[in-house]
Amino acid sequence: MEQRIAVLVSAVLGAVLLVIFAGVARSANGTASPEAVATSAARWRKTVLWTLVLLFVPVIGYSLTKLPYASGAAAPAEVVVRVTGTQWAWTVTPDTVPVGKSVEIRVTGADVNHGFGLYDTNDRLITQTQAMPGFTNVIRHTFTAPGTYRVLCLEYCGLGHHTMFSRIVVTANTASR
Ligand SMILES: [Cu+2]
Repeated sequence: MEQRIAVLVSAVLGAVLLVIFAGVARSANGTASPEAVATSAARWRKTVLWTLVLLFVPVIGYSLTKLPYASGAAAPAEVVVRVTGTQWAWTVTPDTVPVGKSVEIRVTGADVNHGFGLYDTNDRLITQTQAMPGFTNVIRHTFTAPGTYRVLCLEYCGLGHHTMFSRIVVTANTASR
């Protein structure tokens, strides 16, 4: 939906720009006194300024409400998974989580920077963050389908980088819901 709006807005603004260019091109052969040009330009500048202010202040204000961050104090996650990237393996504890529960994945690095990438059962990247020594980056995710989710390293971290595979198994949870 947002992409469609962005395309539409870009197309409209592009068309407006084309009309302005055409107008400028048409009047390029005309002559006028420098005073008349200066007066006209000053009027235009004012119009453009206020149009931009009136257009963009509400748009920017609205877009701030759409930031993809959780608002306020979020409820604690039901499951916490600790992930450590090491040359060249992942430690994932626990590596099995139930479907439908909010999972907090705490990601850190033991030696150098790694890139924690989590892939769904169709090998599509669903979330990722940096695994950095001395820092813990937190991802919140709720798995909606059971299966084996692969963990890959997304940042070159040395000779064995390409061997850094792990997984999180999401189990169908029928017992406690
Ligand atoms: Cu790596």
